[in-house]
Amino acid sequence: MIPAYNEGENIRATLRGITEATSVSPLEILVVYDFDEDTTVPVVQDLQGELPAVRLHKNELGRGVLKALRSGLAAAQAPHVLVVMADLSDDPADIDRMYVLAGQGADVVAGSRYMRGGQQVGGPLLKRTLSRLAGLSLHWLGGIPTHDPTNNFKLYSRRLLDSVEIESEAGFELAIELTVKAHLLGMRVAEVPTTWRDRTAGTSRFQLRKWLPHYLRWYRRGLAGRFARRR
Ligand SMILES: Nc1nc2c(ncn2[C@@H]2O[C@H](COP(=O)(O)OP(=O)(O)O)[C@@H](O)[C@H]2O)c(=O)[nH]1
Ligand SMILES: [Mg+2]
Repeated sequence: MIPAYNEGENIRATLRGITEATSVSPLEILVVYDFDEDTTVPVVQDLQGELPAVRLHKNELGRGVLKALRSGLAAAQAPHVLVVMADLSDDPADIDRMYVLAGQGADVVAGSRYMRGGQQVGGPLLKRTLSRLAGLSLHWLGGIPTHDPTNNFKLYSRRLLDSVEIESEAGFELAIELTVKAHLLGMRVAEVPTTWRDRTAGTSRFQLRKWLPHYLRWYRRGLAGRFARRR
């Protein structure tokens, strides 16, 4: 599932990259957009003859990436849903390895920038630093089994999606919410190393100041969870 906002310049390479790299079958690729004038839409329509796995899904829940993610998760029918960015940030070469772990029973498989072998290239320094600190401290202090709970390049099981009520309100906090909740429910969280690269075309819509308090809510719950689980 690919949330997209005016990714006309990136979506062709993203979709070709995914379909060439993965051997997951059967495969459905949902591109989730918010409004009809979005530049992503005509490019996807143009590619659908060549790539029959690709389906356009209009998010009717309202604008913004969180609503797009929620709408796409509800529309996806597969037993596992992988979220991939439309701006070529995520490496499709890692997808098959993620599905192997899902097939072995993991309910969350994180593309992990902060484990050995993972990498993050580019992006704002403050955002990078906070995300790394949050990930490593939740791993080492909170016992979350991935080093990278905030990356949105993650695979979720339908079992997890059906067991939790999504409470996220903004931005990309969904990844940390689902990772923390899966762990607190005793579900399996796994990770594979990945390299994240900042986009070269288009502009980021990440709002660090606005979204930070939302992230902190899940961060606190993840840290506290360790002690709650022990009791
Ligand atoms: N549908 C939808 N997708 C969005 C929205 N904002 C961002 N995205 C998509 O989410 C992904 C990551 O967004 P981006 O702004 O690059 O965030 P960053 O990588 O954290 O800087 C890209 O695929 C965007 O097209 C939105 O408001 N609606
Ligand atoms: Mg980006």
